[in-house]
Amino acid sequence: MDSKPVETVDVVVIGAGFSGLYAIHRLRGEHSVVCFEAGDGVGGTWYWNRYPGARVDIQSVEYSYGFDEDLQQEWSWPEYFSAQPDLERYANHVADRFGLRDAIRLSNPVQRLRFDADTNHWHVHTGRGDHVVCRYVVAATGALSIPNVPAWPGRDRFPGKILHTTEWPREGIDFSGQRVGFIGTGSTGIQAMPIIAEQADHLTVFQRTPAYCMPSGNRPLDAAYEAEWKADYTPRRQRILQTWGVSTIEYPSYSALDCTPEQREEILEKGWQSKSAFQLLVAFTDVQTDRAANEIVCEFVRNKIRSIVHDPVVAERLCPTTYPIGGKRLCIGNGYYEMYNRDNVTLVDVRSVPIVEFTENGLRTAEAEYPLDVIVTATGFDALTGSMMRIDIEGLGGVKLADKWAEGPTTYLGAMVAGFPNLFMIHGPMTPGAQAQMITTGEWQVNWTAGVIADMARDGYTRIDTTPDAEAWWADEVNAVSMATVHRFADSWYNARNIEGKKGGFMIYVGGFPRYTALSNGAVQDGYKGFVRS
Ligand code: N01
Repeated sequence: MDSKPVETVDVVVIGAGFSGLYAIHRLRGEHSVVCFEAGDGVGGTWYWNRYPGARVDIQSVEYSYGFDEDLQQEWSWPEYFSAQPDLERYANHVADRFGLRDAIRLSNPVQRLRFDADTNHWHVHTGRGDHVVCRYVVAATGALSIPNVPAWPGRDRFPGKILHTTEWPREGIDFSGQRVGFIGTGSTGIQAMPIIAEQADHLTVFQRTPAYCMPSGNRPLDAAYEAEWKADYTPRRQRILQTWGVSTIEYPSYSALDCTPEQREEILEKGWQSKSAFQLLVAFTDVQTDRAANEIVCEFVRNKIRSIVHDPVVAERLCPTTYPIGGKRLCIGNGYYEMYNRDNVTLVDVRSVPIVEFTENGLRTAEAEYPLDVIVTATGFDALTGSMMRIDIEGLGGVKLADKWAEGPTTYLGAMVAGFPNLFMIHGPMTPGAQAQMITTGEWQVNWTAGVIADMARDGYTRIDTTPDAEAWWADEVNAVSMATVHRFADSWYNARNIEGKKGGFMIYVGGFPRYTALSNGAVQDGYKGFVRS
């Protein structure tokens, strides 16, 4: 029984990350809006991920909002690739500047959603006992918000701290004099470890799969460069939407296979030095589509690793050989490979000798026990579906989303799920997500959603749903485009293969943001093809 009175609003937004904040702003001109946020502050990903070294891997001049000209003119980023505190500060600035805080209820996670088919309303129940009835729900719950921690036994026996990087204490951690065990060598681990290694007595890295890592080239933001962007923001923001999310890299027109070995080396070296993260992935037209072209770039990076890391055994262990570069999201680092030249860093292969358990002394693999004081897990996320699946969501006919998605997510355009009317997702499963740039494309998805909601009132409807046929069509599209790229050759959170036993297949739309927007706009213009409005 709810103790608080039931409230009624037009729209509930779930999550006060970057997309959620913009959704509040965009929708509340015409609608009453309440936003529920699990954290005690705004910023989503950039609120939770406060581990040392957390930093964006896309230039801040483009990884920022474009919806307000004054905002983008006034705001200054201190560095090319902003660190977490600056991103969190920016989220707070936006919340204040646009007066969003009165719509946001912090530390108040949504726990249950139930659709009332008689009235076409959602009933939203939260951790603090709020019960809000609304016409529409916009779930901006984040693609990477639910941490994945493998269920190794013995957690209770280990007397030290075991931390996941997404649950980092605000006051930070002093690793001085500590023996630190670090599990996970993805984008997060690569950022955190070099900083921890500088403090810790010893850092033991437990690596299951080595990562391809490119230097970020981070540096203080150049005033002239910032001025160039500010003078020209509108077309530049447009260009972001017309590329796969990064406009600051060069997209050449030649295949790797048409270049001589000397030309390739020169192009790749230029890309490596470019200070433009991700340049290597588009060094040639076919890096992301052709295994032979891709392998040329892989070998270039392996040779970089061999030239940076002094110990040849460690260098070979760090060389990825089992998947193509870009098959998983490329890691962007600052001194990651160099870190292995420190005397206080050890690399342990836990692919051939897996981790078995936590112990009273540290961590045990199938072959040895490693004495440790602190264990950090950067073991990734129950990505894309996790944040929706943990909410008890009940659609038409009492069907639960968790049951409907038991074998993997089904969506239409990544935006809606059949049988769950009036519920929109931003960066949901089967959207471009991290294959585009999350702030700009999140804004685009919010605008698209706002347009759909506005059309409902204009056309006199109160319910919009999609159909299993439309979901099947979208699944075919998502799978078809995934067959054209090298992503399918890597196990990652893109295809649910980062977590043992997770079902779902390919969950990221890799057909490019321009195609995604064309199909989404096309569906609307084509009389809401794939949707049912009533
Ligand atoms: O997570 P991940 P992440 N035993 O899933 C290992 C974004 N991001 O948090 O590769 C041992 O990539 C796992 O091993 P393997 C970005 O989109 C952006 O690092 O599965 N190891 C892997 O090494 C990124 O893609 C930024 O074999 C285990 C690691 O843990 C996404 O977030 C910064 C294991 C997880 O890597 C996720 O990155 C950070 C086990 N049982 C993140 N289970 C920037 O903007 C997992 N691992 C820069």
